[in-house]
Amino acid sequence: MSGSDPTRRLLLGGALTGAAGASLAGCDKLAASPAVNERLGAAEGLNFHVQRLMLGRNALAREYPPSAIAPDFRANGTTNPDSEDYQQHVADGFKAWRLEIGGLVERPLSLSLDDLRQAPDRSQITRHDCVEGWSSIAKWKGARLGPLLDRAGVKPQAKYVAFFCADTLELTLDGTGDYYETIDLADAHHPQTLLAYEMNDQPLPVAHGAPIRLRLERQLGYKMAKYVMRIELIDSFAKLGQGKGGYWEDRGYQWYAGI
Ligand SMILES: Nc1nc2c(c(=O)[nH]1)N[C@H]1C(S)=C(S)[C@@H](COP(=O)(O)O)O[C@H]1N2
Ligand SMILES: [Mo]
Repeated sequence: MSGSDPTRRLLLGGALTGAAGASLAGCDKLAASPAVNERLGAAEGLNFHVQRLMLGRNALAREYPPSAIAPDFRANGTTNPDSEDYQQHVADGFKAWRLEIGGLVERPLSLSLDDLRQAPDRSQITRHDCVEGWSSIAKWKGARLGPLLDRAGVKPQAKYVAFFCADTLELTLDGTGDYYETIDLADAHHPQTLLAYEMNDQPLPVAHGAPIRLRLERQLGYKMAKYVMRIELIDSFAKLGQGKGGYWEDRGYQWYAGI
């Protein structure tokens, strides 16, 4: 993974690469260790500031020629949410599906897939890096998140965008496990940040997050929520899940997963 911060990479490689595939008991133990949390916290701050200083938050992630597209892009994590609601949407081709954009906005939106297809879009061929140690290149097309947020009118007190997904990846002791993610407004307005509805010129397959998934090309794969059903503008993520800003963040991964 070129361009990554070696300190963070070392930590992730040593402390966390196995954790994604490990049992939840293992993840809980990892998250419970103060030493690991402290080291992650320090590395996260370093990574965030190094990237911001050296590259700027608006620098584009590298884009590739069509010849680089992988024929066998892996599907990871949830590959087919089993909720009745979601399966109903699959059965009717997402015709009744709506994306809600609410929370701290002036004009809450309820958008059909067609609405999203008519919104300002972008296509990009980028490399997806999973924390588990694999990478794959694909072409993504989607609605740019920035202009959609402008349409909704983000209120001044909003700081983060939260994405709520259709899947429950794994139940934990406290009964939560719904996949969710949060990003800040700088990332939300980055030109490559998309609500992607196409992968390799085809409608986004269920395995990769149909009908839409987040593309956030400057960060690791777990930030890129699949099966996004609802978006909310919020001023804090302390009350979501376990309060760390995402499904995997709640299990020990860093909130800012820059690459
Ligand atoms: N809703 C949801 N989003 C998710 C996941 C998931 O399990 N559920 N897995 C994450 C991880 S760890 C990765 S690497 C990518 C995998 O995307 P892919 O299936 O297109 O490879 O999605 C991310 N977003
Ligand atoms: Mo991942």
